[in-house]
Amino acid sequence: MRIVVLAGGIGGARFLRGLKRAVPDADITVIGNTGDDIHLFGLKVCPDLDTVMYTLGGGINEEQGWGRTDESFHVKEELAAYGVGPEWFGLGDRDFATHIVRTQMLGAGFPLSAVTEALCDRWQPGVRLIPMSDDRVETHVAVTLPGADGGPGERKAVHFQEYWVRLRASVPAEAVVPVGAEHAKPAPGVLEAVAEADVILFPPSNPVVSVGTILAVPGIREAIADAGVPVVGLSPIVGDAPVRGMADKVLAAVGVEATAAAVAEHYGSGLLDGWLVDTVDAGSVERVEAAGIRCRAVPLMMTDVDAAARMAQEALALAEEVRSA
Ligand code: FO1
Repeated sequence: MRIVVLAGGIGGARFLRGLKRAVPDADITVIGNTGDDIHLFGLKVCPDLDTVMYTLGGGINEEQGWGRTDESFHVKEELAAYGVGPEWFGLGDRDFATHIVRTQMLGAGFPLSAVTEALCDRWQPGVRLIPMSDDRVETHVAVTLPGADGGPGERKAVHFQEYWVRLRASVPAEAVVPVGAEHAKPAPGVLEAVAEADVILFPPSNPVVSVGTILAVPGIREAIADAGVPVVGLSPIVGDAPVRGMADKVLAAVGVEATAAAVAEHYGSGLLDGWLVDTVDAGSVERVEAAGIRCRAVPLMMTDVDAAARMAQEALALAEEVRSA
């Protein structure tokens, strides 16, 4: 079975680990979000691609869900000693090697998709990981920061990572803009994978800055909508709150309430054929079905790989129900 998964960071990576366990013989292609990418210290850092690669390759810092296990931060400390910032983004020594290799290959003229393939050669994630685009797309967030000495606030656009990590999403996101998306092209293999897929899954990744950013690359949303195969998503919102991260902050920026049903409606029946909500949100099944999206309430907390595998099985079962409907 050929499965295509649109993945962001931590939630997407953990779901993929379950999917691999649920259907070990499936051919899985992951279209990875690159809107979180950031250039630091002359290096290109791809958080969502690395989180998928490290999680499935066995190198992830499990409790954090990002960065490497057995990490040290000597380079970060030395940079700080030189007064070279930013200090709010925790790049570890092992992680630096990934960004050095990536930046070196990009500098040699390899596109990000080829670089990602080369990095995955070491990690063997057991899926094909393709960035959504080889073109640069970086999500920025419009915020109003408190003015100096309580003066009027200052409105500015900050890089997503600064909003997410330095500001901890402590101020409302007034707008979320995937800068460059409108000129970006799907990376080689993306549209082909969608066209050849037997099923397409939206894991419990952030619907705005992860899945939403992938869908913002011209051609990808249309390819999925026209693929003619079941498209099934899993809600990242459980009981009106995001399971992880601060998805509710960016959902507000696009006028979507932080509920499992609202996220399904946001994707729309033009895209989604099926939607899984957690059992605590069983009351919203009717509303989702009224939106023309088949809906089931199942446990959606990825407490361990087996739990994620059960979720993946439920998603694939719903896809088969949709296919035979
Ligand atoms: N998240 C944090 O909350 N704090 C960090 O210092 C941090 C550093 C970091 C370094 C590399 C990387 O790949 C991810 C990192 N993240 C950090 C997570 C990152 O902000 C998120 O994984 C995604 O961008 C959102 O899905």
